[in-house]
Formats: sequence, C-alpha cells, structure tokens
Amino acid sequence: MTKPVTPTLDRVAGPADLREMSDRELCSVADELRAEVIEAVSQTGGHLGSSLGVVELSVAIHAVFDTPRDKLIWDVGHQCYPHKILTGRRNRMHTLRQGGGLSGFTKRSESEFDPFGAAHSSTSISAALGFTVGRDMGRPTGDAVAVIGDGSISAGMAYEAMNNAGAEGRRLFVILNDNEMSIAPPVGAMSSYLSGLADLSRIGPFGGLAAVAEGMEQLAPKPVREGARRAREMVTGLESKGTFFEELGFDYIGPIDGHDMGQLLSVLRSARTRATGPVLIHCCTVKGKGYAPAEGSADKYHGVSKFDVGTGVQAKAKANAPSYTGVFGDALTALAAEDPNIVAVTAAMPSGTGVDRMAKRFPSRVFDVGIAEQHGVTFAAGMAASGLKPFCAIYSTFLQRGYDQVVHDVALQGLPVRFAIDRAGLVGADGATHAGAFDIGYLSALPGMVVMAAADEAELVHMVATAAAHDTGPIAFRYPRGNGTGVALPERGEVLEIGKGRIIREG
Ligand SMILES: Cc1ncc(C[n+]2csc(CCOP(=O)(O)OP(=O)(O)O)c2C)c(N)n1
Repeated sequence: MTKPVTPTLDRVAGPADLREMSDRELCSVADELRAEVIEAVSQTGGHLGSSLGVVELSVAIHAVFDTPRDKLIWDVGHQCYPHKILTGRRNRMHTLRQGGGLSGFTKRSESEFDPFGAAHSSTSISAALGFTVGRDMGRPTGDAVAVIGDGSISAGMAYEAMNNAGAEGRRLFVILNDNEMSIAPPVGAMSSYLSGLADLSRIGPFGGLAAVAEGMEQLAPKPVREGARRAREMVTGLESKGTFFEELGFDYIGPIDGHDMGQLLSVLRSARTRATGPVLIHCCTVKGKGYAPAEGSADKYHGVSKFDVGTGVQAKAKANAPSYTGVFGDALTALAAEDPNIVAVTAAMPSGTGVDRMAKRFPSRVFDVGIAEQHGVTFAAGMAASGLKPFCAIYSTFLQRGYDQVVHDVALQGLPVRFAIDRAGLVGADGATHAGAFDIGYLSALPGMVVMAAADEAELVHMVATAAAHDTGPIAFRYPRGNGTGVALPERGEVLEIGKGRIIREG
C-alpha cells in the first residue's frame, strides 16, 4: 500500500517550517496556499485579488527572513491572507472579517508576526525605518522588510519615508509589489515611471534570470555597478541613469518576476546577505494571479463578497434601495450638467465614492489624484480659490489623512470646498480602522465649517444641491455605507436651510 502524501502546506505550522524546506517544496506550499486563499475568501469575502498577487512573495519572505524577529510590514495589510495562513492563523481563516474573528488587515494584537498594524495605506516604510532604528539602538529586533504596492507608493508619506531612509542609510528592505493596479487602474506620473521600469525588464538582456543578475549587480560595489551600467548602455543603446530610488540613496534591484519562486528566493537571499543600506526590490506581480475570474476582472477582484469558486460569481445582497454612493454620484452628475464650474476630486476611489458616474459624462472635470488625500484636499482648495466649485469625495476614515489641509488650507481660508463624506459611521467587516467615527468631531470643531448628515437618500440629494449652492465657506455632508432606506427620490435637489434639523421624535 502506498503511503498517503501529506500536502506540503500541512507541514507548515509557522514560518520556521518553511526554512527547513527545499525550494521545490516551497513552490508546492505556494500552490497549495493559493488554492486555500481562494477557498477561504469564497466563504467570507475579502481582499482576494491583492492576496493572490503576493502568494509567492509571502512564502519567499518568510522562508528567507527570520520572522518574527525580522519585522515584516505589509502596507495597507489587505494582502495579508497568505501571510496569516503561514503564521499560525490557518484554522481561523473562516472567521476572517467577522465580529470576534480575524481582522482583514494586519493587527498587532492578533499575532507576533504582525509587528505593525495597518489598513490605511503608505505607512509601511516609515514604520519599518522606525524598527531599524530600534535594532541599531540595541532593541531585540532583526531586519525590517516593508512590502508596499504601486498604488500605495503614490502617497506623500511613502516619499517622506524614502527621503528619510535614504539619508539615514540604515539597512532596510523595501519590496515594491508592482501589479500595475490600485483599486482602480493607478494614476499619476510615478505610476507611468514604474511601468517604464517594468517594461525595460522585458526587452533583451533584462528578462528572466538576467534581471536577477542585474539585481545582484546593484548590490555590488559602485565601480562594478558603473561598469555594468555602461555595458548595459552599449547593449541596449539606451542611456542608463540611476533609477529614482537610487537617486534617493537606495540600492535598486529588479524588476523581478514576483511569481517566480526561484528568482524571488535568490534575490532575497542575496539581498539579505549583502545589503548594508536601504534596498528597494522591484517585484512585478499580477493582481488576482492564478484565479481566472480575478485576473479577468476590471479591478482584479480587489474586494469581493462570498463567491462560487467554480464560476467566480459573487453573492449579491438583495437591495430594495439604491446605495448612498450611487445616489450621491447621480445627484452630482445632474448638477454638473447644469453648472460647468462643478468639478470633483477622488483619491484613488472613483467607483467607491461614485464620482466615476460624473467622470463618464464629464471626464475632464473629475480628478483622480491617486492615494493622496492631503494633496487632494489642498488641490480642491486651490480650485475653490480660483472660483470653481470642487466636490472633494473622500471616505470619512481617509479624510483623516488630510486633516491639516482641511484646517489650514480650507477652513482657515474660508474656501468653499464641498466635502462628500462616504462611509460615515460604522462600516462592518473592514473594522475599526475603516469606521467613519470621528468626522463629526473633527469637522465640527473648525471655524465656518458646515456639517450635515443625511438621514436618508432623498435628504442626500438635497444636501448635494445645498453644498453646490453654498459659496461662502466650506461645507461637508456625511452619509453611511450601503443602501438607503427606500424613500422616494426627489426629481431635483432643493437647497436646505443651514442650521435646521429634522425632528424625528420629541423628548
Ligand atoms: C490612506 C488610504 N487611502 C485609501 C485607501 C483605500 N485603498 C485600499 S487598498 C487601495 C489600493 C492599493 O493599491 P496597491 O498598493 O497597489 O495594492 P494592491 O491592492 O494593488 O495590491 C486603496 C486606494 C487606503 N487604504 N488608505
């Protein structure tokens, strides 16, 4: 009788077990892990596409680095499902994103393998740099590895961190997980620049293992590096300047194939052995990798509800009323059709905020600034100062990122920026980091700021009209996640009296 084969993943109680495995076994772990992530998320819903893109990366990092002594910090943390399975939480994956269950993000209180909590983007390099200072000042902590996506690296905080890290010169690993997607396709000059770098790897001598060799060269002493660069210029005829990251003081490795376990392991091992300062490893990955319905979808299955693994069809909750987001998007579009001065700003969330509806009709008047809430708010303030009527559509929780800009650039200057604040109040499965709990407090404290809360979707239509008509200072209106109450929608929004509420019940 032949002995039954134990799946390789079953032999992984924690990352230490990965370090005992051959490279071939690590490939098997990755394959089984991918299938398990798909199965688990089909039962709970969650951030599937992002997690599928980092399956090999998760296995390789834990196999090469000494976690939890080495600190692995996932930016946003929404891609951490494979990491959770590998770090002792496999049997709790069925509780993901449910009350009392596993968080959908990294969370310090959940595991020693989550050294830093996240959910808002672009914090990982700053936090990782903090750990390197702790290490260098004798704290019992090893290396720090930040994994950040091409969407998340568009935010100012990531550049502030790289600016600081390059000057500090401490040994630090930043892995750029470049899947050429944010939630929507990424925007901005940096995104084009990264695409250019990734494209360069596909021509001639940069492809495949040559790219790894090129990566090794980046860790070589400067004269060797210069020689290799000149050789590269001779072969390709392209002038080779340093990358943006090198100019900031990082060693740049890549781009490499983030799904090729061999490449990943050899580059990570080499970097870990030889790095003395900050290193950026540019990994090209595919969002939704290995699951056809995800790879084929417009947002690569960024966030999904429960779904059928065979067909990829997601469960749809029965809705008796339109979503607040949709009602806002339609009301704004209707007003934009009448008033050419109305413009809209989103920070990487065109469909999440509903401004994609206006963008379909008036593409040149809707601005997706990328994950850049701070810039988005001040950009809107500038447009308001020029006489335009900007609607700045940002979720309550993410507007926190742009608070000084709301105070200093909008409120203190009395500029009529209209804040459309979606996901106000509790948000359910995304948890505390995403709850819109603070906006009433942080906005009501500001001079001249009007704050409105819609009690139903008809009132939201009136508030959009009220905000459009309010030219004397800043105004905000908040509304919850999900569907309205089912009331009839007005034909047109009417301007509401400021300072007057609706009495629902006396007493
Ligand atoms: C400050 C902030 N703004 C917006 C978001 C919403 N958000 C979550 S993930 C994401 C896209 C991230 O893209 P990327 O870093 O490329 O990761 P991917 O999902 O593509 O792997 C956005 C905009 C957030 N988490 N934090």
